Amino acid sequence: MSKKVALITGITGQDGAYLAEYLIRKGYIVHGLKRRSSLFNTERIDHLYQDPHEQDRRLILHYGDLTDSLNLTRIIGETQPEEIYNLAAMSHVKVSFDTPEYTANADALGVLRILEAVRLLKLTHKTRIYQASTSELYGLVQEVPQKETTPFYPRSPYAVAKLYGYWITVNYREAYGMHASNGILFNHESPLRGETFVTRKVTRAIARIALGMQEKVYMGNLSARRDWGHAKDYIRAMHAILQQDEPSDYVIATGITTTIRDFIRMSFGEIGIGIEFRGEGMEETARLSSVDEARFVRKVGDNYLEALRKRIGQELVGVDVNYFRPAEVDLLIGDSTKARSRLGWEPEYTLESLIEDMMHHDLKLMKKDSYLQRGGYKILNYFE
Ligand code: NAP
Ligand code: F7E
Repeated sequence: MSKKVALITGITGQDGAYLAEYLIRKGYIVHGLKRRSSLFNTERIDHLYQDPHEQDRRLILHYGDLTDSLNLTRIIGETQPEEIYNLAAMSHVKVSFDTPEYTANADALGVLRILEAVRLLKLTHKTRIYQASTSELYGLVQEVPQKETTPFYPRSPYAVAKLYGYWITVNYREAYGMHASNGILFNHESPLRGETFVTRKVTRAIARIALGMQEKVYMGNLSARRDWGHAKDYIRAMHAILQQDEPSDYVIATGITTTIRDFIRMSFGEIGIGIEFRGEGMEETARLSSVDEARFVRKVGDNYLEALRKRIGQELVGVDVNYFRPAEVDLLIGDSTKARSRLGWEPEYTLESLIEDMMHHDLKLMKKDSYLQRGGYKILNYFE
């Protein structure tokens, strides 16, 4: 039997990397669209890379961009995929306020370009399409929890662009009978998460604080609530959506919501550090209140304990207005009953095991990365 062919846009991103690995394990030939960059940008998929001279390659990368129709049409024509996963996007909500036109071009029109390429190439009945839609569509939520029928109310240029992507996918399905589906995924994180999203910013900063490499971390809105899952669980849902006889749209979520404040508390707690929040608004801080020494030594190492003991009572978390957004999404919590009953999808990770995975990874990373140890700021753009 010939191998199935998939094309993943955004293969160098968090989800693209996990999905590529998952599909290769399932026997697919995976083509990936990657942007040209002045530095290597394939770190997340380097372990899957195969030299172009190898026989029987399972991962093949193509230069491309969602803003370039001709290039998308050529690549889809050359690769003739059975499945396209459109994961590429300018995916940072805060940055979308700074680059709204580019965000619309890539995240809204980019979806149209892919659908239209499939139609023009007469692949409508061969190629199934997954569109990476998002819980950000619910924005100012009209219902709690949010499900497939909940009205949308986007609150950022990112979410407005994704709204177009959602509806153009539905429209091509209805107009041309395409197998095109939206996965409305709630936040999902992992050790591969981009460094400027809140969870990864927190786990990296806590690892650095524990190792004595950083004093304190500054955050934005601590009261926002998110429904966080593990990216490894969520890419299984993407694949399952394209294996259904009929295309449809699915919410993928854990059904549990947590504040940023509690995520921070849990992440410190995972390595034995107790913190206490005090104050309100811009004056809110968290101080080091206790250390579970046995846990800290087991998770971090005894070399770092003495220095941490001396910091009891000091501030580890502060608030900085620059991390707030012009319009916020306060509360997200998803109801994924449809996915659970039709796809048989269930998450394997809990929030606790997600945090454990991320903290373990970032401690290891910080211990070995001498650039970061010297105080290097590979990390954060100030306003994200
Ligand atoms: P990510 O880590 O930011 O990855 C985005 C990918 O898109 C990267 O490979 C990036 O390339 C690529 N890209 C950006 N602009 C592009 C363009 N103009 N042309 C071609 N490629 C472009 O995002 P993610 O977390 O994996 O998310 C995957 C998708 O799901 C995105 O569409 C995101 O909006 C959506 N989504 C994510 C979540 C979540 O919680 N993670 C939830 C719902 C929906 P570079 O590596 O070169 O930057
Ligand atoms: O923010 C608050 C921030 O940037 C989460 C993308 O994958 O998920 C992601 O979008 C919350 C917001 O993700 C900081 O205000 C506080 O309320 O991690 P985030 P996001 O905006 O939810 C959705 C589903 C997507 O589709 C997107 O592509 O955390 N927050 N303090 C902060 N956020 C950041 N980044 N940095 C802070 O210091």
